[in-house]
Amino acid sequence: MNGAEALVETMLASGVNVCFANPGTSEMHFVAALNTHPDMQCILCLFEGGVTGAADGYARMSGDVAGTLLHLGPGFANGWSNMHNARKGRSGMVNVVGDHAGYHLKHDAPLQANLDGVAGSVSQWMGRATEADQVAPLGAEAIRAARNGQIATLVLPADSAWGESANGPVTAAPPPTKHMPDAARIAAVAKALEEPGAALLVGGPALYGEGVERAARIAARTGARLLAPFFAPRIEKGEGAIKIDQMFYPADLNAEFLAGCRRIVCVGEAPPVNFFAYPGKPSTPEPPDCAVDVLCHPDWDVTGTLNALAQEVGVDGSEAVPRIEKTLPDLEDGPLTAEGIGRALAHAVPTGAIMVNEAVTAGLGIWPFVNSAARHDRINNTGGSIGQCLPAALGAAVACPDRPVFAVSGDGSAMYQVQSLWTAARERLNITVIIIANRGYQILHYELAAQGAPAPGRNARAMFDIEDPLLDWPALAKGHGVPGVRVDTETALAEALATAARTEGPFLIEAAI
Ligand SMILES: Cc1ncc(C[n+]2csc(CCOP(=O)(O)OP(=O)(O)O)c2C)c(N)n1
Repeated sequence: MNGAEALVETMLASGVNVCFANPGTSEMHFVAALNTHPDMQCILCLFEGGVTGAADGYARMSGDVAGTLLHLGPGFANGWSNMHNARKGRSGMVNVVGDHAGYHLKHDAPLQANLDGVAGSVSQWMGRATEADQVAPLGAEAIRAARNGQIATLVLPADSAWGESANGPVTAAPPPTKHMPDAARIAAVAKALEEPGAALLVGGPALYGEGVERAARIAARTGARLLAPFFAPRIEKGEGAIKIDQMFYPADLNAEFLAGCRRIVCVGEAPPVNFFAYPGKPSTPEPPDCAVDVLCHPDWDVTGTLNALAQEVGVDGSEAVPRIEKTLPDLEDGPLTAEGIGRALAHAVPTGAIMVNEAVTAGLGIWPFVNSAARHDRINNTGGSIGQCLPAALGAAVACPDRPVFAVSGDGSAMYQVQSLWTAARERLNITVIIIANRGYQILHYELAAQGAPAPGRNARAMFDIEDPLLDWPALAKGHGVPGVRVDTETALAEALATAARTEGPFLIEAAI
């Protein structure tokens, strides 16, 4: 068995059986090993940002990790942006990145770059297998780290891949036990949550499933307000989901939203921070006299902390927790607006759907309607690096093949990773892509004003507007093998969503607003 085969068998033995990939020559032995192990599902993305964004979406919806296959420093760098988003969302992934054979490195061949530098700048675990024997044990370590929510990168030099390995497959150990806050802290926080103006800000696994149920009961028992971050990696919405006060993007709105808070206790979430600094404004949105306590860091034992806190405050299951009631708005006639997209989408979302959100400015109009539609999971861009939506939708659809996925993206963001459409078509993934065609980087108009700059002139408009030439989304979709239509009224959008639901595989709707 060579190093590459030992690695593939290590992945399979450890339960990692999906690999989003974009390979090159230095990975050919790994490709050959994948080829002889059909249990591994290999999915080609036509750009590395698709590979890493898909691995992120897969982690968020499967609760497990996927592998990625990347080509040396340049391939890794192309995937960096969506690894950054994954890191902020605490999604683990197992990156296998090829490198030149050790003896080749001294020649500085064309594809050689500072791979360790670029990989080290985003990876929380890194290993380099300088010999074939190291590949399987390091691969197992990488999987263990990824399952701990880390970006784990194994550099696989070509000669380690083709060299004979004495170490056969290694099964990855379970992730390490997570840290718990001590009992005295939990007891103190339990008391503090009962004080007026207390809020519990939760993140990670406390935003869905058992975690959010537990958090809601703690809030109900103590009277604390339950808060969620705006950039929630995965959060439940729709009928029956826990009502939770989700923060906003604009700093001013968040400051208003948190007015009256005297103490914010964070569990599984970092203290709130404004997305950007603005001249003369504070960096954080809470009132000046508000204490912020981190009870449980995001990489600690969030579930265990919630359980302990629930016990401490006397949660017994009898608490009345506020839940979202289903309300569907009437559709309105006339030209399409962000609100109109929200109304049409609210009618179209089936129970159990997955909504991937990169609607940027239009989100403010869309989501309030969809929030009270059928029950679904929402995935958000966590690191602010745009171009996450389409790849994450790929990963979510691979993780949950029986659940319809909706990718709701601004046109500017979608252009970053447009070739993800091809992978959706090739894999016949059930994704409805809604492109919000406002023909520009609308948020940057808002940000220019928020920074106190004068109104946009020729140069600012040249950098914000994408209307000359107009992007033709149905044509772009067709070129990637995806059927699509353009709509500019609410009723036409509702019809297009019905068509998408009847269509097998992906379908794209350009929603012109
Ligand atoms: C990698 C990266 N480059 C640039 C930006 C800056 N940026 C933020 S939003 C945005 C445009 C988003 O456009 P679109 O998706 O059409 O949404 P809209 O603002 O029009 O609602 C840009 C360029 C960013 N956040 N990330």
